[in-house]
Amino acid sequence: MTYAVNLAGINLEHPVMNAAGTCKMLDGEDGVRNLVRSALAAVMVGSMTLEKRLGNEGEVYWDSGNYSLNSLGLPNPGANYYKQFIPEMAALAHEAKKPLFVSIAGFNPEEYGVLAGLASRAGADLIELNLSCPNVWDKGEQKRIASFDPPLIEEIIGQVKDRIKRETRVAVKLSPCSDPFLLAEISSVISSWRIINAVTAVNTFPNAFCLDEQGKPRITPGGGLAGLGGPAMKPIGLGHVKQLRSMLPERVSIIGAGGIASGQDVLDYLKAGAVAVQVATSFMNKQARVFDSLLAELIQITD
Ligand code: RRO
Repeated sequence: MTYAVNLAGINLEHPVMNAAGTCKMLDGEDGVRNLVRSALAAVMVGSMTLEKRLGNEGEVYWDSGNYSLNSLGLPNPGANYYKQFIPEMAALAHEAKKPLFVSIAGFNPEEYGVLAGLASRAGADLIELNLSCPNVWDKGEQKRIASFDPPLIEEIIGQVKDRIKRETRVAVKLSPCSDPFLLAEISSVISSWRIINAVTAVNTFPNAFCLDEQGKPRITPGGGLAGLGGPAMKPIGLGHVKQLRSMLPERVSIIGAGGIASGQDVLDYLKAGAVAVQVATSFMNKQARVFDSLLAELIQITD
């Protein structure tokens, strides 16, 4: 049995990769140099922003076992670092027969264009437009999540279109969306752009809130509001993959994300219509060995 898949025209040895947010650097324990030696099929780096960001301060991550909350706030070394190191990241990934994917996050459409151009020229095989970061706060005000704003999505894709090399693939990462009519509108915008080759569904659920035993918010930035991921997100992620598969044209691949912690979870996403999946929370808990166990379990239940 082969586990090879074709994601947006890119051949992967199997469907499992890390999600954005879990690998930001070339070096370090969760850096590209280490990750390419693990069992994942593609390496996702980022999200990167134009300027370097330290991220939010205080308690920014909590894992209950059933769900995780994060308010990392896009910590990353910034575009100059990536301009310098993406070529080496791509070379290392390619030596290991894995493509390099780069997630980008602009604060306006123009920034998405600049970042996409940079990542494309530096050698990313696929650029994921992160339209769905829930955790950017400025003087107590939350930044708009582009994923919920179809005209803004349109503008962002328009800026990216003319700046990337022809061979670079493009994915968009969406927020979970409880309104099926809005999801259909978003899908229709995405479908109208031939440069979009894949959709990642879904990012964390925005503005979840949790208190500890003393009644204090588990997460401190943003008044405690944070993106919810982990096992609780699996039915929501699956629901998005199922809906999007019927809303998007066949040429747009779907990457599933949300609560993947076992081989059965991977298989369920594939059955719902995804060609590949991304793993964040269980990677944060178990480090890179999670890719070995996900794959071993997938083989065991499908062989
Ligand atoms: O860095 C974050 O706080 C973050 C991002 Br950019 C994202 O896309 N999703 C998320 O849950 N956290």
